Amino acid sequence: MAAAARKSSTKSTSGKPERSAAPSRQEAKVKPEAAQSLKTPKPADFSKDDELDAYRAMLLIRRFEEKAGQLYGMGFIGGFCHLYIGQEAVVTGLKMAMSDDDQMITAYRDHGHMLAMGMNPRGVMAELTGRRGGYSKGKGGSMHMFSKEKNFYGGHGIVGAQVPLGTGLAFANRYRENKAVSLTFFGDGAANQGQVYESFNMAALWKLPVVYVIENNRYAMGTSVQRSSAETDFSHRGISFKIPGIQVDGMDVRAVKSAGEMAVAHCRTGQGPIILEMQTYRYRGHSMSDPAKYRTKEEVQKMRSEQDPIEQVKARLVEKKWASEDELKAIDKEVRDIVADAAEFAQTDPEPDVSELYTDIVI
Ligand SMILES: Cc1ncc(C[n+]2csc(CCOP(=O)(O)OP(=O)(O)O)c2C)c(N)n1
Ligand SMILES: [Mg+2]
Repeated sequence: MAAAARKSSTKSTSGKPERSAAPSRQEAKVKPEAAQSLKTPKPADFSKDDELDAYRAMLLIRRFEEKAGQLYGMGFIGGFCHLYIGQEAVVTGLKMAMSDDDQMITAYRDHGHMLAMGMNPRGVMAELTGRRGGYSKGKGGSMHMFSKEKNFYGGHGIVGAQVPLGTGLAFANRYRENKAVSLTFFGDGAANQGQVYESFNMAALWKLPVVYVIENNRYAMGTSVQRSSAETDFSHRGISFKIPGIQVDGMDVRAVKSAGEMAVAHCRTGQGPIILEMQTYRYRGHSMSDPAKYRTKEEVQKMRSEQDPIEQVKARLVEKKWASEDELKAIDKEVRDIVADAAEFAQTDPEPDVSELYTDIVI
């Protein structure tokens, strides 16, 4: 694949995107399968510190989301609220593979992504409750938060809309020759949107540094992948654009990290876009208003008991005697304190002033 990618790259000496020459006869004959020659790497070897870092990071997301669910139930959070519980290993492992200059953009199931990118839990929770100290001054809510400082570009409510935007980030990176990579996340449902394929075409044509992370959590609202998708192997979705893809165990943070490292290196070395299909699962309903009647309780329970991303790390830490149960409880306490502080702030911070109704908006 690497050789094929180099061969088909544009002849620009500046490295800036430019119109591609027509493909040579040889390139035109490349079989679609050639785009699938990458192999899923083995899960990364984690040191004690890696395991503890991953444990802490995933636990922060889990406890934050549990608290958001409670606050929603108590009426402190209005509107939509999509929880990420179950999928924590995806964003955590990828963040471990990213450099500080790399960017992230995702859909509306975004609280975990923001926390992983180092955004302040107080600012995220206060945005959920619509308060002044929220990342969008309380006017964006769960689906619309951004932090240019932390390279997080949202938070998007329109299914698939972040994919052209994330591809645009990659275009800018290539134009600026800054070596940064755009990690553009979307769901299995979003993968059926037309704009995704328009983006794939441009990204492949101009060899843009974008990792397309498809979080396949098996459902789009109440519709299973089997009922909505003609091709359920999402790593193959780039074949007609010669974008390579791999399937990754998205419940194992070590597998996610090694796939992420490989994908980021692929982009950074000028080989163009790559797809990572993260096979994962959401434990909660699509949003807070979903009773999830389209699947059995047993299905959810099986994933929780056999593949939970946090329990996997915990079991390894205990088995290798890298942490005692007491030490793990102390980490849980630390994390709970951070979340409790964020929740307290989110309930006591004032609501935006009425004058804010007319700021930051286009009328
Ligand atoms: C263009 C558009 N169509 C439909 C919707 C309604 N909608 C919101 S989420 C969703 C399902 C998306 O599922 P998926 O991409 O798998 O992401 P997940 O919710 O599983 O994270 C739909 C259809 C929308 N927000 N935007
Ligand atoms: Mg989905």
